[in-house]
Amino acid sequence: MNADLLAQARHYEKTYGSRIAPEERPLFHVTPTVGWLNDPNGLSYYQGKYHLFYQYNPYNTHWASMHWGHLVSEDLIRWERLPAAMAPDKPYDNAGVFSGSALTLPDGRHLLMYTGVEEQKRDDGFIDSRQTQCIAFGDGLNYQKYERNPVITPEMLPEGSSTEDFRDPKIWWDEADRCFYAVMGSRTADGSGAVVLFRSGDALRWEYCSTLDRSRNQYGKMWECPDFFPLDGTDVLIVSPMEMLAEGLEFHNGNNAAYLTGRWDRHARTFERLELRALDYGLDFYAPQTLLTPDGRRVLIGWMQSPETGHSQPHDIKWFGQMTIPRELSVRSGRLLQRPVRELERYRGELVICRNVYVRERLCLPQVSGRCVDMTVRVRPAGGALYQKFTIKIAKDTEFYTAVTYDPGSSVLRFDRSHSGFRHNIVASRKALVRYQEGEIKLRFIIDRFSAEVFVNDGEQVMTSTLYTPQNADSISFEAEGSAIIDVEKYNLER
Ligand code: DQQ
Repeated sequence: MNADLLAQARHYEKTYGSRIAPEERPLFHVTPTVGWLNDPNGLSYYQGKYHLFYQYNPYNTHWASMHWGHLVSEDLIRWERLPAAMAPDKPYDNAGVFSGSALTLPDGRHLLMYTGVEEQKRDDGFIDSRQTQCIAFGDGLNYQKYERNPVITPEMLPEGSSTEDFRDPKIWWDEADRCFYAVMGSRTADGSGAVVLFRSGDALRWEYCSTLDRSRNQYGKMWECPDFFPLDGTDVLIVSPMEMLAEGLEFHNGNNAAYLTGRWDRHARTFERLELRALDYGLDFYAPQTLLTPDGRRVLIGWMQSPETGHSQPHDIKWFGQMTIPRELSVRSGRLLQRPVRELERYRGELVICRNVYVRERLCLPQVSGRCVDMTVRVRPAGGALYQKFTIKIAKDTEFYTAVTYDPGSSVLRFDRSHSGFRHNIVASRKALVRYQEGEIKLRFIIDRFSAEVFVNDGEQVMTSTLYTPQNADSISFEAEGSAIIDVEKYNLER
């Protein structure tokens, strides 16, 4: 194998990454050093810093030849770039170092656990592909792949499981059972996805435990990027099912992210599912991964891109793919709530507050504009009469805008980027059914140059989407059909 692949990638990203000006990137949302980024990987806290790795092709802005890119941060908001951590340079990962996770070993080393994809061309020209789970050890900067890789092979799975679709290990240490566990996505004999659980005493020798849950062809095909953790008295399983059928207003993105609440029985090693729901209602969200912070918060970062529209890129872009803002998770009444991590508040600059503003038709508010903002808008009916619709337009000028519209009659919130400047025929709008509140709704917008994340009613739902609107389109307007009263609190975000 080509032992120079990592050195080449490091050289390339150093040369070309430095040619991208800071203004060409989001202020806080993670982008690749250069080239293409997809899933968050190896989100962990190691030697006093948060580490985030990512699926990475430095050489162009399309998915190919997966490496692991690498960043570190002290606060989950401001990230420092490190050299690429892994390249597809071994026989067992020659077709890609796919997604995985990380933790600190008792001896102080940083362990990465990932999927190696091996491809071999047969004499008849057919390519055999196989996925196994592998590990690497490192010091937070340089990583060595374990000489006995792979550590888990598809032969260890129940009969009939796919050998090609078996990936994305998420590892953790379980204090109660005094062992490592890892969950992976698998495809069972019925052709649809499952989450399998493995255990190990030393993170090197693994045994299959159980299948925690499965699609049974109801919730999409392959299940990718699982994560599993207890939170607020509930056990939560996260999966990214491919090729889902939409249900009501949920799961319209084809490849979606879902959370399953339920009960983990650690003796039987089973998971009993109670509910399965969408994690995000926007156009661009997939393959999230979580981390338990040293102060006990469960924080999630997702890939802020629909895998299905990743080919619709603006011209001349030098990077493609962004991560969401890290989000703190909690569970209330069986539902997962997501809020931007509190560390973001340290980067709030100038504040504009407008209270009890009467809106009829359209208005703009002085100084309420910008493409790097943290803005909360509360909308309520004016007097006794319920408004018909309320629309907030962002990233707006005379040509472009992106609209978020609430219809209190149907309780539907709609995100629409039809006029945001995409030059391709890609999907432009999504809807979410929000909790009925008699015309009252609270929306927090995190807008960061190339994206908008809308947190509804303190994180009960989120709509996440990328926007490649020219940056000078920075107005914000408020429009009512009928009349409404709003409160606006807008901070500029600053580095
Ligand atoms: N992306 C990775 C896989 C994962 C998929 C490959 C999800 O490991 O299943 O880049 O986006």
